Amino acid sequence: MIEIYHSPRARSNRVLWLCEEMGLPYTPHVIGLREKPPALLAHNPGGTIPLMIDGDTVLFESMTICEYLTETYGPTDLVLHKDEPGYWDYRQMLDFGEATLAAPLTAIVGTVLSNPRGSHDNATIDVIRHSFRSRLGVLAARLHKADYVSGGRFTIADISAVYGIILALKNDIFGLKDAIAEDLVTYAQRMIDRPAYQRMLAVK
Ligand SMILES: N[C@@H](CCC(=O)N[C@@H](CS)C(=O)NCC(=O)O)C(=O)O
Repeated sequence: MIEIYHSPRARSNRVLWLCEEMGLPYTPHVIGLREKPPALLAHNPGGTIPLMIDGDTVLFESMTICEYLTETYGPTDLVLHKDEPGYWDYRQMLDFGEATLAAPLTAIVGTVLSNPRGSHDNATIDVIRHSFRSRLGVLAARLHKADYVSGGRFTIADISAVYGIILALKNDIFGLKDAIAEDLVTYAQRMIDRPAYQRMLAVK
């Protein structure tokens, strides 16, 4: 059985959502964002969530886990195949959603959690907010013309890309709600409305 360390609203959402889309059985270990159980640290000294254990395979990068699950338990149309047009654009979007869009937001979460009642305005946070706004432009341009970020159908590139949009839409701490264009709000809501996404949200 696939085991997944999960915290509501964390990037483990991507992994649980994908399992739900694929109909894969899994055992969730639900923990708080700042909890570091010894079993988590034993496999991932960095202490980040998600962590996935599947037999001898232990992974802790959300998008690598998504690629592992689709390759191991596919075939599935939730990926673009190498011989399909737009394959490298799709691969780029897998990285973009995490490395370029969502990862910098982690610094804002850390700043707010470590100083909940203080001011969160500083030059670093300003740079992150500013770059998030321009990076959203990549998605806005695509989703103005298409329903999905890449390849013309729902894939794990959407699971990657929409995480940062939903984070910024649903949490005031980022101060970025106004940056999200109408096309992106509509897209995010379409992703949230997927039955598999709703099943993921119900995991407590
Ligand atoms: N690039 C990693 C980022 C993992 C990450 O930063 N996870 C956050 C939750 S979304 C976390 O565990 N934060 C708590 C901590 O760093 O202690 C991924 O995509 O899985």
